[in-house]
Amino acid sequence: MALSGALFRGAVGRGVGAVFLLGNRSMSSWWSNVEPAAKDPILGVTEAFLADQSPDKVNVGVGAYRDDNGKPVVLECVREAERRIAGNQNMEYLPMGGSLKFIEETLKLAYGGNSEFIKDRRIAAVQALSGTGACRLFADFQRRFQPDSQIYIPVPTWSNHHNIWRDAQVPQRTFHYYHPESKGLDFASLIDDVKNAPNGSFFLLHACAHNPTGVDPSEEQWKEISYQFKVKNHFAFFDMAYQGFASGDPEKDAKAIRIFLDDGHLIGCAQSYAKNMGLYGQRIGCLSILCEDELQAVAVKSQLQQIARPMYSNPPVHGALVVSTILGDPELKNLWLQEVKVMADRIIGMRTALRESLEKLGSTLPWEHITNQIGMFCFSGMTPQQVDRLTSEFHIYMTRNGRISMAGVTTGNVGYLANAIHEVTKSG
Ligand code: PGU
Repeated sequence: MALSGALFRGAVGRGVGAVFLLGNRSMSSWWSNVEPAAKDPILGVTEAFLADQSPDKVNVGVGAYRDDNGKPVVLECVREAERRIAGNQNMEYLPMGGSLKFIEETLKLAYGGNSEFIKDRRIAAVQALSGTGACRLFADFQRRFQPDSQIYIPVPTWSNHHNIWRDAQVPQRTFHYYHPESKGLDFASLIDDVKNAPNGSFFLLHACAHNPTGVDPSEEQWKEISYQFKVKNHFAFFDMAYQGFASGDPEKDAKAIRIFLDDGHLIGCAQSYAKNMGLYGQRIGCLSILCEDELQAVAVKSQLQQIARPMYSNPPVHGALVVSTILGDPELKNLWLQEVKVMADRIIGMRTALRESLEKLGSTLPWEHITNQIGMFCFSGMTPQQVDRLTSEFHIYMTRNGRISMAGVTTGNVGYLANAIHEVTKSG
């Protein structure tokens, strides 16, 4: 926009919010065209919870682990790693791709401790801003180097997946995943969608503990999915935000990825330590892409760094130090594995408690899915209207798709929660 010097100075002089005439055009403040953004369907729930003054309030919205007193947890292995780090590390920039030690340990969790791909240096990997950052970096990379591609996303999925690929300008398609009546996997439709997608399509898969449904394919089903991907030459991008939360054992939870690797797929993978190390706010994760050979991996990594450089230059150092200190020390790693199991087991216990409480209250609805589903979430089947009643009448906060974060359920609130759910569901 061309403004004369005098007019421009005049506009600045009147300050923000000034309205002045430019020819026959009227201009108000710089951002008068900005409407408030829609509330985030997950993080908006936390905002509403925090604003509620009721002593009864319960937050089963965000997927963040709480102890049985409803308090956030810092793992003992993390506390110990921090004690070891304290005072003896500098705070220099990490390389653009992040800490090499961190990446080395992180790849072992996804690809296996003895992975030939790690030994052969075939994996292009960069430290990322947790799982979200890893997904976004991949989406940008996909857009840049496969500009005509689309991404197939399961229905339903974590709501932010849609935002991530939208902002990266990758067109989205969906594939069947959940079967609302059975509250399980719609395997037949999933396979049909895989078969019907154009050859060489990109698919987003949840590696384990699917969010929000808590429904994962069985090992046999994963094998079939992998086989069909091979036939169709599809690309599998695994989002693994909950490694350890499905079975209590991170190694077991990498099963789907290992099946794809055994079948010779060149996969992509987003890893996050938000949940399984409780490092939510540290924003620590990893993006990896398995390549044909070391040369290709070097090129791909350099391009991932090139995408990161103008966005945030290089990733933060503290979380990487914590993770590599834990995973690099056999004793601390063992402690971590025990603590992951404790978290997973507490959630399983709360599933049983919630189901039993509902049944004791005389609910005639089927609630087996609460204990059949796995990971952090229960996809309850409640309608948005029923969820709204939970919030307005009982101060219970959760996402409107009926997802209950079981990580927020405790011995203290499970009875209250069950009673409220019974109240809003008994009339159908
Ligand atoms: N991928 C999936 C499937 C997730 O559920 C989440 C977090 C992430 C990635 C990203 O987690 P990072 O913290 O970036 O590693 N989902 C949680 C947390 C709240 C949110 O929406 O970010 C949730 O409640 O669904």
